[in-house]
Amino acid sequence: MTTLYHEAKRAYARLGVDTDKAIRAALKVPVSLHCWQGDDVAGFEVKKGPLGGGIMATGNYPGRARNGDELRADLATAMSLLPGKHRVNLHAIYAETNGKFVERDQLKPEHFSKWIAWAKRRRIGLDFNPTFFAHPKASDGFTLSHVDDATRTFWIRHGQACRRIAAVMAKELGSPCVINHWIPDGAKDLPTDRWSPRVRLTGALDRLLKEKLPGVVDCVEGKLFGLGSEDYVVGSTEFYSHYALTRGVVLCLDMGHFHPTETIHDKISAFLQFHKKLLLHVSRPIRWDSDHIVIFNDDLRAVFQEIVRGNALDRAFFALDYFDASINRIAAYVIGARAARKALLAALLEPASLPQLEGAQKLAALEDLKTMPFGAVWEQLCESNGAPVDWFGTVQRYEKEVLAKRK
Ligand code: RNT
Ligand code: ZN
Repeated sequence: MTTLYHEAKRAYARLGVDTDKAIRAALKVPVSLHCWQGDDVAGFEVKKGPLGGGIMATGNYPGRARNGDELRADLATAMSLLPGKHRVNLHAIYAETNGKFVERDQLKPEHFSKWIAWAKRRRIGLDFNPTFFAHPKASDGFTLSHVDDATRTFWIRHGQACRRIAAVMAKELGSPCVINHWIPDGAKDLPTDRWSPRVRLTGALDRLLKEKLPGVVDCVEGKLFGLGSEDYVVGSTEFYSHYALTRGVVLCLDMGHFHPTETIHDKISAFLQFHKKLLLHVSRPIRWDSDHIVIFNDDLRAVFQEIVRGNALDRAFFALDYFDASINRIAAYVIGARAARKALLAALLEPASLPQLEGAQKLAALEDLKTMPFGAVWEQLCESNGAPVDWFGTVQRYEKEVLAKRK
């Protein structure tokens, strides 16, 4: 224990906060690492479609992972620099099919056996996502709400196949698998029928989710707009909120999926009056849903504050969701994942008396909290968990020895 931490511990104790307890609590909460930051959401499919789907990774920093072994090595390197508990979040396009083309509705658990074996060795859980984009059958911008029966049914079969894979992941790893259903469906400009796609989406989801699968936690993610779906997104937050409530599935809130100046922290206590749980996609929008690397900023802090103040840590799943291809991708993982855990720790270091304060006293307390010796507690959290405080050198070495050789 450093002298700095010792002093910090005493300073927080004066506010009635036990820093050791906060550290233990912060380390326990699982944060799901999204595999898609490691390769700019490219995936390993034999026939690759353009990303599409209203999302876009920008940048061409060298060294992106080109296959499962590279991506797993990159994730392992990132995790070696992260304190606390993690899971890994996969997308269907990260299936490993031995060079053979396998259509998305034909995916099987065996195509994820390497990921499952790896997760087992590392004793981590896996989460999952069907991939309803980057595919010829999604090129006109519609999937589960498509007007064409055959196309819609294809995507329903894809979702069903993914849920069965998620069930195997959960069973093999002894940990529930959070499967998130996000579709890009929407229109660029003034659709004259906003109704029919929503009717079709409701029906499609009901079919997709029908099979009872133990260990599978289904989530649905809404959105306000995407690139090319600026005017209308079928699966809006309103749509999915009601869908989730009536069907007993989990609503996913992505921090970048609202109006550009709208933040999500105020929504948490509102949704959790009625929903049992929420999946939070931890992301950072800049001017639009730009999926920037998460940093320890006010938006992020407010999200974790709300969850901790509401005593709702067991009612939220945390999953990172960003993809920046313009800087070292391992650093991108480490910066974002550490920022999330930092925000969690900061929230856990708030005095329990805070919600009772009012007026000037409340404002004064909030101001004073900002300059508390938080850094020393964060360093203690890292050290106590065997994660380095200074990690950038490792990333630079890995870049030189591994990433730079990927041509
Ligand atoms: C897209 C959604 C979705 C994706 C991932 C890749 O706007 O945020 O969660 O980012 O499925
Ligand atoms: Zn998301």
